[in-house]
Amino acid sequence: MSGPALQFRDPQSVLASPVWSGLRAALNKGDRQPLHLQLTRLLRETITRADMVAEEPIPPERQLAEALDVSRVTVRKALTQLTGEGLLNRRRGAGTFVAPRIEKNFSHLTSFSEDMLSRGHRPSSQWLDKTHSMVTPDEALALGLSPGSRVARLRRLRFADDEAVAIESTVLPAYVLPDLAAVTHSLYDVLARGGFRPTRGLQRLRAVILTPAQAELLNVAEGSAGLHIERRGYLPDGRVCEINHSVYRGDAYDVVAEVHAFGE
Ligand code: 16G
Repeated sequence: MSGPALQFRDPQSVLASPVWSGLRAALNKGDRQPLHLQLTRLLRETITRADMVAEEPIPPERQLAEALDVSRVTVRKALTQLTGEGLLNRRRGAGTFVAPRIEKNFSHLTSFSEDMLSRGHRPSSQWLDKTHSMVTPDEALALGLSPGSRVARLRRLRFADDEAVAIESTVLPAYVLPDLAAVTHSLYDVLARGGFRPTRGLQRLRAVILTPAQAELLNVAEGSAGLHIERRGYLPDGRVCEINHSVYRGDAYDVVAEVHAFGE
């Protein structure tokens, strides 16, 4: 077994790592800010700066406290706080590890299920809404539908390995999804079967502060950051087949895109 306990046998082996020796030097006992808050802040900065990588082990509490010359309570408080923020994962019997972040490719028209499976996560959903109803004037304009047309409305809480990571709201013309019950797992699979999977998309990304209701669904602290991606999906003939608004947990997602020089 290769867990923190084996890798960090004693405080000296902890301090052999520049990350931990740097943290020890940065802690300031003369500061007015309590040590556990300093440690939480410094460790949070280290993880979000990517100085530590996904699945990197955190030394056991006792070794870490000795190495940093702080109490075990200080270490415990900091690790508990960062575990609550989703930056660390505790695995019983194995130790504490830097939580993996999910990479969302911004330049591919993939589905949530495909994104998760390609990164080794198990996708699942919880339905928040699934109805057919009348198009609103704004939606009619965006979808190119006549007033009075029917649309399908889907709202799902989406999970990666049982952890809530995104809230997705999708509006589609009813003709691309006549049977709501057909969507059991992947919406794009159902659209593909009917020949209505989008082949082109326009996306807009913006940073948001999660509303209290969104934070509760995503199981993060109120006021946490989120990423909002709006996708408009088009069929080959130019018709809009979906308008999707997805709100992702800011602490769990990295958005990546391949970019090319002009003319390439
Ligand atoms: C992605 C798409 C969304 C699509 C959904 C289908 C973005 C920003 N949005 O979340 O438009 O409806 O996947 O996922 O990527 P599914 O096939 O797993 O249900």
